[in-house]
Amino acid sequence: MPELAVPLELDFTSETYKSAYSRINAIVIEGEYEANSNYIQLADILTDNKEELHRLAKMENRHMKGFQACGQNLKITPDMDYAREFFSSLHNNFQIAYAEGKVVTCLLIQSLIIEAFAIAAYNIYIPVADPFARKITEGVVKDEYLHLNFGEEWLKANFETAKEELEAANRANLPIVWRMLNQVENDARVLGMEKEALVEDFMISYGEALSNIGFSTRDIMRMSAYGLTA
Ligand code: Y39
Ligand code: FE
Ligand code: FE
Ligand code: FE
Repeated sequence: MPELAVPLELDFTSETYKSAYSRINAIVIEGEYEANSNYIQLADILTDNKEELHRLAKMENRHMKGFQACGQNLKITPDMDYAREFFSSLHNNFQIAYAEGKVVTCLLIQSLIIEAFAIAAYNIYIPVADPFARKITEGVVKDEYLHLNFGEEWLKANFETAKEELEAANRANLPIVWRMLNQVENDARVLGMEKEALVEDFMISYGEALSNIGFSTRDIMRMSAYGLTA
């Protein structure tokens, strides 16, 4: 028999499922919360795009509320301390870059890396989600493509001046994503999500974004390799 990518049965009420969900749900809630504040901060530097960035920030706030409802629906309490710790490295790097006025690094962290991570996680989650969470997540993932696109368009328009900073920011932050993926691997599997599928989807979105911005295939190969040593 061929191996099925989707487990036939997930018991959304089992203690095993709920325990894993309390961490993954918290990660998603915290991610949406931080994405909201990251876009509000970006709006303060990118004043030409202020209104659009505030619109994106509002979407992130809506996403957060949607995922809070998903947790309540399954009667779990999200482990927010775990989630804050999970995001702390990327969060700190964003805040340091922001304080230094490095908008290119901020965009790479939020609009490329975190959005590609969200797109991968939500695409892989949708087919294995409970019906309530599936509806919510289907609505959310459409917005995440718009967020990734914002970063792509801005960085494409500023590619020549942004290129070096993007390479450095990729080198500093891509290994962190790999560590994050390793950290959630077991909980994700309990929810029916395989790490290999997450990695594949992430690299497709992230690599396509780098290509749209202006990097060559050769650049993208070289930049992608930084994840592997995490
Ligand atoms: O832009 C956004 O909305 C991103 C903040 C949300 C991050 C989602 C991170 C999902 C990681 C989940 C890992 C589950 C396997
Ligand atoms: Fe979001
Ligand atoms: Fe903070
Ligand atoms: Fe987003």
